[in-house]
Amino acid sequence: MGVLNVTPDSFSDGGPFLESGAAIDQGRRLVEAGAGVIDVGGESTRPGAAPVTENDERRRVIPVVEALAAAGLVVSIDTMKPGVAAEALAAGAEIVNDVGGLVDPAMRETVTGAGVVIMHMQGTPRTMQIDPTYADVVEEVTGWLATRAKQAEAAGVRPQSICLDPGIGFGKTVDHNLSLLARLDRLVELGYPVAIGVSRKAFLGRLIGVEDPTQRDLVSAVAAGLAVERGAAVIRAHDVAGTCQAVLVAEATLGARTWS
Ligand code: HH2
Repeated sequence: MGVLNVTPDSFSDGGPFLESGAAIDQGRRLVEAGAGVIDVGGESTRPGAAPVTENDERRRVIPVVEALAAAGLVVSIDTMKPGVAAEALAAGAEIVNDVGGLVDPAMRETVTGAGVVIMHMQGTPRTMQIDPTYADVVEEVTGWLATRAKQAEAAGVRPQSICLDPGIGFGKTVDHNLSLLARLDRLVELGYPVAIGVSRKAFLGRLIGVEDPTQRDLVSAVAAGLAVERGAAVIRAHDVAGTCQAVLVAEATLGARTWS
């Protein structure tokens, strides 16, 4: 899943794709680099980010979704707003990626015919990194996602259309993120495909002492390969080419691909 942020303030790629034409070109480049899905977002969810109005978010994402879907690409819409999700689906998006975890009943009703990524977040983007606290992060996040998945199914979402994401960096310390990755098997055991977004995130920067998010692509690819090795089915990434190489090596060394 290639990241396409149509925002002025995303933490690693805010700005260059705010204009629709530039965003559409970038979407095409991500697919050429190997992405199977383009995840279009119009509101940054970086820690401390200010919310965007529904109208502004629509104006940013809908023309991009429409153009990419019309070109035959698989588009997911990264939004917490049911109104934006509905319009994006009407414009040709096939998947709704809700970092709010489908907690909003209106969102559950909106996505019944679509693919969904249900992501865990503690708090809101504005407050989530102030003092994230868990008794047992792995059990709490896994249990929360299992409940959200059942709630989505009860609302009419098809079980085979659901993907779960532990929300790396969303209300989590470095150690919380590492625990979730170390015990990804717990989430995989639930039986839904698991999505992981580690790309360029701050916890990787803290591990290697690199401030600039765009200089974290190598470690992001390493973490993506390890997540695949632990059962992740979807990787959300900015550097799609490098990530595809890492995933290919992970799959090959698992025996999931053969060469001769
Ligand atoms: N991470 C971000 C945004 N959306 N969706 C899912 N399912 N999983 C993630 O880990 C995830 C996500 C944050 O990254 P990015 O889009 O690059 O930044 P920003 O929120 O600043 O636009």
